[in-house]
Amino acid sequence: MKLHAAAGLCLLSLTVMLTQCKEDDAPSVVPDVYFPIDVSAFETEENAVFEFPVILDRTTDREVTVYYETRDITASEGDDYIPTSGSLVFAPGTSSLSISVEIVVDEYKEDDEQFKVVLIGSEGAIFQGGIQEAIGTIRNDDTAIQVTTVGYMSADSYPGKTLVWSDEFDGESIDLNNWTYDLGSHGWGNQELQLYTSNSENSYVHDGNLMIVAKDEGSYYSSARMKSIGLQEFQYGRIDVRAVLPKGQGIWPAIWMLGANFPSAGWPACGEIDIMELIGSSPNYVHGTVHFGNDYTQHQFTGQGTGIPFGQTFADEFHVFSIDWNEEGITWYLDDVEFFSVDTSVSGSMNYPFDDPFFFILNIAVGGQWPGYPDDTTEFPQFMAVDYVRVFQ
Ligand SMILES: [Ca+2]
Ligand SMILES: [Ca+2]
Repeated sequence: MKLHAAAGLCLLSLTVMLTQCKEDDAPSVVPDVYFPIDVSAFETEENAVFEFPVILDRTTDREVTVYYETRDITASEGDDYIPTSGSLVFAPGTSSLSISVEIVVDEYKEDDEQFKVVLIGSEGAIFQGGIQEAIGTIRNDDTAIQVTTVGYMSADSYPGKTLVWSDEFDGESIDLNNWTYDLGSHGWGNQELQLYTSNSENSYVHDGNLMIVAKDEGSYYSSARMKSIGLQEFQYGRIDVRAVLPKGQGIWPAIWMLGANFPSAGWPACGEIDIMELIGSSPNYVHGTVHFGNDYTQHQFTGQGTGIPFGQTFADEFHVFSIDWNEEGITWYLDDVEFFSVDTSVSGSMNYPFDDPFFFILNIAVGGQWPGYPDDTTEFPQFMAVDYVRVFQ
């Protein structure tokens, strides 16, 4: 019994204490500890501390100590709240204190997440009904998407070449000197489902990235298609685009270029260079392609794909999608590894359109003849985060 009495923190010792009290013929001075109140609040600065009340059902002329600790449920200690443990000491005559848990407030959209505060022992009081715990629910009130920062990084410079243009997306907003929008839902006969918008939920700059976000709007999908036509056009160059890609059945992100004479010459006569396309149902595989042909009825294309190991996806971290384009042809790279090239003979008897200025297009299509259509497995929103677009000549 001496061992038990020395243990102090454990329930067994509380029982001992209660027994001793009864022997003293004064059971009414041993209070019950009540911990009945869960806390559910939005993750805001005002709610940066969750207060969990701890109540004794009666006051006593002795000191009462209650021991507690926090534990993860779906929330993660450190990331979502600051883990804490310790003791509350009720002075004689006091019956109400609270446990404070600091919440990690950030600007990123998260699921509602839960942790719990557990009363793990006490001195001078008992837990009626066993161990007591209260649930803290951190409710999301953010919209910003958190993007990884890890992944492949390409060189800042290349021997014999100069950086002639880049957009690093480091500003507060999309640079309209570089980008404009394709709007609407035509999908160029590909039977795509998205409506392209210029609104700030479908495209914005955040944390150094251009974000293009495809959303499920219930009866349709919204997305964005950015283009540099009339603003930034280039003939030849080493072009590097660092991006995290979306994934999922029916999702079709692309980083591509069209001939600047597209409005007059039409497609595919203007030429199309697909630096990167991905079909979301194969999220570890990207395609590089050229399209050409003297008119729509003579459309031809040739391309090649490359992948990362099965089980990884291009949504997991950044990769760099590149072409090296010069008078002799075009070579495609994934993370500086060549996987496809064409030369000026690629178009055969057709006009070779790849020796004129081209502009950039960055978009996420939803649905279409090639990727198929979203199904129950497709999660929304989906995003493409572009860290930079760089042109070296
Ligand atoms: Ca948040
Ligand atoms: Ca950047």
